[in-house]
Amino acid sequence: MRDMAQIRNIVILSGAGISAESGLRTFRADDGLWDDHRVEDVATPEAFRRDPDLVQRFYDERRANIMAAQPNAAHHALARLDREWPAELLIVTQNIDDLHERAGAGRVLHMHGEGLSAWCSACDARHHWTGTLRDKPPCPACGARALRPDIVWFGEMPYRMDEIFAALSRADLFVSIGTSGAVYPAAGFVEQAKSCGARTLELNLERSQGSHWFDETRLGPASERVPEWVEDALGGRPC
Ligand code: BV8
Repeated sequence: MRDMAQIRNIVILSGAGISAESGLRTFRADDGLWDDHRVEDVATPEAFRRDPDLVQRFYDERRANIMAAQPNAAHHALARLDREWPAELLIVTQNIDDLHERAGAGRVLHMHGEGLSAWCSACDARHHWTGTLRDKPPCPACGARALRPDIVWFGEMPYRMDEIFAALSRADLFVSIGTSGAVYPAAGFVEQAKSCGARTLELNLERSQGSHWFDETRLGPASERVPEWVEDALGGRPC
């Protein structure tokens, strides 16, 4: 167990599990999103070409759910860590919700895009978006009716990968929270961090597909495990 004195740079990877207790459905659980929607029908560029109305309806509903949700104790604990951690910290989230930011965290990177953002495929502008896209509203910048959800779909390259790999190469501690480790390249980050000498910790409801890569796994709901861990980290206790 490396004591905190040796830990300077931290990279945190969060997944749908951290927002589950805020009422946002995860993907692979029994009542997960992928239960009523086939990934290839709603979260691929091919699906959008084939049936844009179905895809827009799927994300319009998710956008409304995001706005109705509130950050939980896990988001608030990470926001506190972000405020008080003196060295490098990066929260890389696979989530398209804005609950990390609404809890007050600043050092957040959305590698799979943002639900409250619309991307114009005519002029490449991005717009903060709280309404619907299904009704094909004009792009506020160029007027074209070519807005799509600003989301990284399967088969598309995740955002800001170079920044993520740079932070992983400098990390002393890699913490994975609420993710099943089923989707790449995110699921490969623990291996990357470990190969750069980082200590690795998993906080999850159940063991993930990548659990064997972690030095330690703490099981339980994020709203309990994350505040405990942040208390440890800021209290200088081994973590
Ligand atoms: C790409 C946005 C290439 C959309 C998402 C290598 C091997 C195999 C396959 C691949 C590979 N490399 C690439 C692939 C293909 C693919 C992939 O990984 N497929 C999988 C399914 C096998 N990857 C891609 O397509 C990626 N792109 O590779 O591009 C490329 C290269 C060059 C140039 C161009 C392109 C893009 C992947 C991103 C897709 N978009 N999201 C949307 O949100 O609608 S992925 C989406 O699913 C999420 O963002 C997230 O990443 C993933 C869901 O996973 P989790 O967040 O972990 O959620 P899940 O429900 O699975 O698990 C929840 C966990 O929480 C559980 O463990 C549960 O126990 C826990 N939990 C539940 N409640 C709680 C809790 N924990 C704590 N507390 C609780 N209360």
